[in-house]
Amino acid sequence: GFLLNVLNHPDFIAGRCDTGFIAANPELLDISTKVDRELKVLSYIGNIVVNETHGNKPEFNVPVFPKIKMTQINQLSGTKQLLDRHGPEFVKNWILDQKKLLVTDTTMRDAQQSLMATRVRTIDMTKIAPAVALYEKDAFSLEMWGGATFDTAYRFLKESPWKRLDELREKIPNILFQMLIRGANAVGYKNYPDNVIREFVKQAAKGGIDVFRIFDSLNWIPGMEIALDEVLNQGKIAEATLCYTGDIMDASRDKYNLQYYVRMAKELEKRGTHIIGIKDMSGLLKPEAAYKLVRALKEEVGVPIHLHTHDTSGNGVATCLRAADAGVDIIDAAVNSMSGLTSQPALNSIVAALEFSDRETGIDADRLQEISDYWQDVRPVYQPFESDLKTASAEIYKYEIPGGQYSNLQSQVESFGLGHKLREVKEMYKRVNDMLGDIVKVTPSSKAVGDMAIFMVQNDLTPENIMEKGKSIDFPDSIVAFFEGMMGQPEGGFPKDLQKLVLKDKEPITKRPGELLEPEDFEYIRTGLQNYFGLEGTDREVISYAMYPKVYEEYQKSIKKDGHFTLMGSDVFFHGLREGETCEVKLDEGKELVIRLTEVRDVDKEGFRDLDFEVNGNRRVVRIKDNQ
Ligand code: 3PY
Ligand code: ZN
Repeated sequence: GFLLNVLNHPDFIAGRCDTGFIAANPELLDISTKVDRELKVLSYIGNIVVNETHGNKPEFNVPVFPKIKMTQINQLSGTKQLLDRHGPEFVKNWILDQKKLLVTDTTMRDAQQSLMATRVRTIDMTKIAPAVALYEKDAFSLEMWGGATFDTAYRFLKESPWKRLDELREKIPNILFQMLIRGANAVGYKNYPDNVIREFVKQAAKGGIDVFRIFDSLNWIPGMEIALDEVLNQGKIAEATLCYTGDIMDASRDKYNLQYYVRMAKELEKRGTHIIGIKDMSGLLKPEAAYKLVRALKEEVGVPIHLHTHDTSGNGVATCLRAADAGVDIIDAAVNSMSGLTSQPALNSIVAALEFSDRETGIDADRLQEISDYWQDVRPVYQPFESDLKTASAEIYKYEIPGGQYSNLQSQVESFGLGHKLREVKEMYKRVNDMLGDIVKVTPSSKAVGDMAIFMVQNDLTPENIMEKGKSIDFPDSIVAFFEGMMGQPEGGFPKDLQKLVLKDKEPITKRPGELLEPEDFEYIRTGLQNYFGLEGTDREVISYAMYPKVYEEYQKSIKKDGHFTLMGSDVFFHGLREGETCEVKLDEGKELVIRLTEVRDVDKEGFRDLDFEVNGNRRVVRIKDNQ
């Protein structure tokens, strides 16, 4: 049904809020306590069986994970202890002193974001977490938060991203936790007011994030300024980042040349970053270019260099190894079963390649294999979210499409009924980039380019005819926002003619959007959450609502209505049950249901099906509407 944002409800805005409000507006918040948890679980499973899988559930292996005692884990002392005891400057110097190649394992964030549309649930992470703590004790950090994980947790998984942070920290007390933050867009897709950025960084730091990789989607440093400043305030590790685009080996493309990146790195160093990140979101950094770039940065700046790339071209491992030759301090990789294609290069392979060399990582390859084996068994459950990409692609060097967007493009193009025009859309992506003056493309600027490319193909627009044909056309919101300056300022400025065409009479801004946005009123949100959702109104709840009001509200409603299924196995959560199959579903620690789906009955005259279940030995029948 239609979701009304309670804080925008006219009565709330007018201040007419008392406890009678909920009673008078039950549709806003249906706290139905009559239906018991058991029935909610059966209805949830039943609905998947009847309306999604139709009972076709593949056979899955039960993922095996090493059993490790927490007493063993709690004795470990790693990079986390270095930061907590000695602070970020100390860690910075410690990194520079290491001879070995340090690694960041991205399996739980970028790898699953790039391969499985960010659908991996916390329960699948926490099972392997103790093994990660022990077997990856020599890793620099784990990237396990930020990017798209924040909103997808609420939106699709109906779980709290904050709880993931808490649970992983409990099981992995020894390794630095790292997140990706999109500068002034935080973990969202638009610019937020400065006080939202500061509050979000503060809560993330409090919640256990130690390293903040901060980028701006146009490499516009003012867009990174507030987040960077707040990370420094919080005493955490700032990793301000250069987004890599173009090809520094190609002398004919001189907009983003070596000097450009060195200049940007020096500026970020001056602003106090502890580490410089190289963010190669599209996998464009060729091995020799990596060597050249890292060498130049190591010579020109004094802070450690951390390389992040994607394996879209299949050259990712080569890029990491050449960067290692050039003295890169840290590289990102994902365990092999979660690596490759649009994900990160293969961690196990890199670890093995460097054994007995002077950049040996110190990670035990056999132990690391056990972690990769675990994810290999988990991965098939998420198959519905994977793309059809099967092989590496060299065309990515031409199209410059970021990993997640590249694997998602097929289905996005199909949703516009343009499935047969995928190649044309990719070609147009490149032409749009040229039209915009060659910009950095990463969330959200990459979305603006993608939306515009699809829009142009859909409307038979070309760079040649757009100035004429585009006069009377309304362009996609994202491209309007780009030209308005709401994503920041691109290197070299906007192409003026096109800007005028897209904006019509609107005036673009040249300042930081955050300077112009009204500060968010956190106390107003807190009161609203208390009054209308019966929530405590914690700082985490408030900042989550501030960034994603609709998504957060829908999440709260879903929890109130259906309860949470965070302890349900992912095979059941996504695929329900087969006829005759039995599963165990944990409701809370200690409360377990043994559920068997006995039979799915034929659809009746009203379009419902009865499903026969057996729950802890008792028969229960649930009636589910068949939406077909
Ligand atoms: C994100 O912004 O989520 C990314 O991973 C961009 O590369
Ligand atoms: Zn990435």
